[in-house]
Amino acid sequence: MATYTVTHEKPESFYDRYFRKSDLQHQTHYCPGCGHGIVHKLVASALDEMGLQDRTIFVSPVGCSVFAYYYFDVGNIQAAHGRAAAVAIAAKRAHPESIVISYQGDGDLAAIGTGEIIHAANRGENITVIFINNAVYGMTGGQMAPTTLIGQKTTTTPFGRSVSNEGYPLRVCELLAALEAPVYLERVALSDNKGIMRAGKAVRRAIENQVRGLGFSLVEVLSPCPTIWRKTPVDAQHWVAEEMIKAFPLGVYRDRTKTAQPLPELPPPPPPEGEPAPPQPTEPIPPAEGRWTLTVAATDDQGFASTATRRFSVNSTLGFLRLEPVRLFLPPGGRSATILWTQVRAARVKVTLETLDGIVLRTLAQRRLEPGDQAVVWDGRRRDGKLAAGGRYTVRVEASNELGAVALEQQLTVRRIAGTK
Ligand SMILES: Cc1ncc(C[n+]2csc(CCOP(=O)(O)OP(=O)(O)O)c2C)c(N)n1
Ligand code: SF4
Ligand SMILES: [Mg+2]
Repeated sequence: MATYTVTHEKPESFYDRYFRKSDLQHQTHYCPGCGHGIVHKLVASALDEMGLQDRTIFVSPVGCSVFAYYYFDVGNIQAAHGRAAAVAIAAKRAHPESIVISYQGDGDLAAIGTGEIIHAANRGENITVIFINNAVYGMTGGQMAPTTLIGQKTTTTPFGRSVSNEGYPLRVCELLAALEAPVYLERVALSDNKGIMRAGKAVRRAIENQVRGLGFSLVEVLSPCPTIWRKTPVDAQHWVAEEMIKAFPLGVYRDRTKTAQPLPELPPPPPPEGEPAPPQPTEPIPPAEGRWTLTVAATDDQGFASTATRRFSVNSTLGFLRLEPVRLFLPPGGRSATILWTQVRAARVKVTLETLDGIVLRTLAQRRLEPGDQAVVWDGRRRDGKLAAGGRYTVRVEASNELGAVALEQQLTVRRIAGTK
């Protein structure tokens, strides 16, 4: 008997159920045949394959993909129109260890955000840009985009785009290839299955370059928008293959991934004018943990001396706190939330689930725990055994030991599936 391998599973980097109205939580908001859904899957699969889910920050744009944060179970930021690349750079510079993906439509990247993308590429910022070129403003009802084809009818070019009035379609890969810094630029098309496979490879490559610290990578995806183009999903795919590719030739416009070296770490910013530079440590910094007393003594111009003393403790007993998932749907087959943290030293630990006002609904653990990775599972039930109501809660982990008490908190969203008790 023939054996089959399942290749179409939902990637882990997607939420199990999407944060939408209860009868829609199994599907996205994209129209049938829309390229956004396909590219989402390619990105999520690449993150799964490279084990990057926990390190990824996804920047959603303004456009039809504005709700990408409903789908990607990663860190998410929603940027103002055109600013996705700028926001991505800020996230990357603040958190160089994270993998930052700027996901943008043609209106977002090539119209209002033209300046941001050119300068991001020109500085060789170590981010990955996924550029969805569907030749229109999809979200706002089909106005002309910078990438609209010559002769293409849109709501703002009802007689078709003309060169004399609206100029030529903007070819982003060719434009950015004129710059020195980008490491990888490729244009792919969701024109058929082969094209989708090629797009998947390009997406993986663009993310891998960032992991390797090589610099700016962009994948332009020619993508169907059946609704605005007023075509069936199949005809829209044919239009990508037959018309869009003519105007936007496919191919690799820059590939320096073999020769490029990892970018050097950026130096810390200089101190504000007039302030001395912070002293550079010459010997190892002693551990800061423990109880401290800070005393400030001053003598004023009259010769009066005064002192102020503050006592405080520095306590890193709890390394970090993570929830899996951060949105819990109850009760989809008995799912539960796991509270995870790393403990640096032994402590008496109390884990509670609280309302946002601090009312304790359930104490999940209260015992002495040794150093190491810790996990406590919450089954979605309150102290009285009933399922918790939908809403937002605080998960609080508090540790007490010889250094004093320290607590970490994170918010958990609970969604109830209608009709369950
Ligand atoms: C500052 C600002 N200007 C204009 C808009 C209106 N607007 C929302 S989406 C959009 C265009 C989106 O087109 P595109 O980036 O191509 O995304 P698509 O929907 O086609 O995927 C515009 C102009 C806005 N939200 N904010
Ligand atoms: S309008 Fe176009 S881009 Fe927007 S979801 Fe529908 S098919 Fe996709
Ligand atoms: Mg568009």
